[in-house]
Amino acid sequence: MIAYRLHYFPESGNSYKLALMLRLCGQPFEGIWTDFGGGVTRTPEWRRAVNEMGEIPVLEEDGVKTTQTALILRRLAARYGQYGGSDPEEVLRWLIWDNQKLSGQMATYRFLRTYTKDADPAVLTFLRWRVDDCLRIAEARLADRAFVMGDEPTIADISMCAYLSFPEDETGYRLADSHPAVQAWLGRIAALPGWKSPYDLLPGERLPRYDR
Ligand SMILES: N[C@@H](CCC(=O)N[C@@H](CS)C(=O)NCC(=O)O)C(=O)O
Repeated sequence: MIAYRLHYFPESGNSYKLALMLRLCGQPFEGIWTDFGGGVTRTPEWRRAVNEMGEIPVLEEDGVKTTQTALILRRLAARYGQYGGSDPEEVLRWLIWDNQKLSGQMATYRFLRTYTKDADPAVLTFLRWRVDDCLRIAEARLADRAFVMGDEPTIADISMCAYLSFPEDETGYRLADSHPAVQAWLGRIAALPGWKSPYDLLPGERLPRYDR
């Protein structure tokens, strides 16, 4: 059995992707809470010792550090024969879109909106417009499918659901009203055996909030 150690901070949707995948595959992991708010990932020491890219999450597999959730999700899916889907290239297409667009922009919007003291309103407006478009795309994709790839959940769902799984007072979106197909899909993901919410899987000291 591989010993997993996940370097994370609780608000990190990217960390949640890996925590949820491990959990759904029945794999225990040790969480390494990381002082992201204190700036540790920006220090040369951390970058030298943990991740030269300065990013959370980092997953250690028997002591070997690996990064980039899309890559890791694909590896875990192959290793455990779960959530890989029947068309790996199409799954990868959605993983790339999620990294660059849905997660990438939602993460930045939520961080500015909820965890940044003096966020520029013009930047917030721009990012919200970008997230709105991503959600429109997700809503259309899920209007007539149970999951992103069809009837079965895959790592594309695990990746795309992450930042939408946080409370609405953090994301600023009441999806049940604005994007009902996305909300219904999140409900189907939450019904998967073993599912847990982000803060149940990723406990620990939280970032200070600046609610608007
Ligand atoms: N593509 C990366 C994204 C990781 C990422 O952006 N992590 C955030 C925290 S959730 C981070 O460390 N950001 C630091 C920064 O952008 O400087 C992945 O999927 O692992």
